[in-house]
Amino acid sequence: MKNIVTARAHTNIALIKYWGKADSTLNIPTTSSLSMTLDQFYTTTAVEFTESPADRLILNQQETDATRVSQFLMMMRAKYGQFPNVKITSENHVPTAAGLASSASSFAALTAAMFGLLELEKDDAELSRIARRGSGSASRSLFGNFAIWNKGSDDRSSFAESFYNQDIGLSMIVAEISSEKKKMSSTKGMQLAQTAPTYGAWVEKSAYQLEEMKSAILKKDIEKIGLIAQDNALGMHEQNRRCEAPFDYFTKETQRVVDFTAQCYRAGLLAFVTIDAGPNVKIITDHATEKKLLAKFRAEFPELTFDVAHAGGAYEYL
Ligand code: 2P0
Repeated sequence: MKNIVTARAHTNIALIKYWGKADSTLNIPTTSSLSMTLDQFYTTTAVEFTESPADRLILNQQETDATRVSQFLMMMRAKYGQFPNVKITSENHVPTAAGLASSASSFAALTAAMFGLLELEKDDAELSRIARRGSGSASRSLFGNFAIWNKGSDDRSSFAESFYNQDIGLSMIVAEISSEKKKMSSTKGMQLAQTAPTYGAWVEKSAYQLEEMKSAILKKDIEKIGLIAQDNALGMHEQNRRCEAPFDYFTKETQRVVDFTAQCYRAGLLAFVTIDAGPNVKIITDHATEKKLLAKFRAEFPELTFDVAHAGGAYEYL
């Protein structure tokens, strides 16, 4: 039996979003979602049993509140039988809590590492179901390139799987607008969004957009992918603005980047946006346009940091 197991998982950006829960204990979503795994941003997590009186989390070399990961481990204990307390040592290579979901790569890496430590069978669907319990979007982060999380209707049927495991030439330029911790957690934000009178229509449209997105990916049609992803994301943010206690992840700077992206598209460049639970903007383009677009954005927004990410790989053991 190995004493220490280390796993790495990459973060992912949804092209068709998860934004609402049908069951908030099990993280069963209201929509199926589709994402691209990113090569650039990942979490590396080592796990080992410890004689400490509680589970421990050392995140980026600092002892950190372990409540959320401990709850996750309790869920694993209930499912697979008791095991000793665990020391988790995690390094996050993700600009955290600013709309780039570090919880996705974190819970995917933790799940993979725990499966190794407990010597569980590494069944992809089961890994994904367990990662989902930590954070919904983590269910998708175990797979390389493009993954679909089929919403399902219960614990067994709700898991992600690989959809298309190749780089199709899609690039994401991440405009880092703020690294401050987001003001509204995803969990709370979703709960509120679900009170919007237009929420049901967004959910319905999402099912249709998922099918369109699948065919656009298979055709490697970046323009179509961008147009659908952009509409799906803007629709998600519309629910936040129209719910019973309206809120907005956009800042003025977010809107400026969105407007400039549209200006670039009108000028004939492949450029679309997607935005998650924070102010940062991910600009969707292709490998051929990426450098030109990056130069334009850097000139227009000298105060912002831009990163470029491409499709990345599945989880792995180190
Ligand atoms: C997504 N997001 O599909 C959506 C789009 C953010 C916006 O999944 O409550 O951290 O832990 O299941 O997975 C972020 O939500 O939420 C997310 P929980 P999670 O990527």
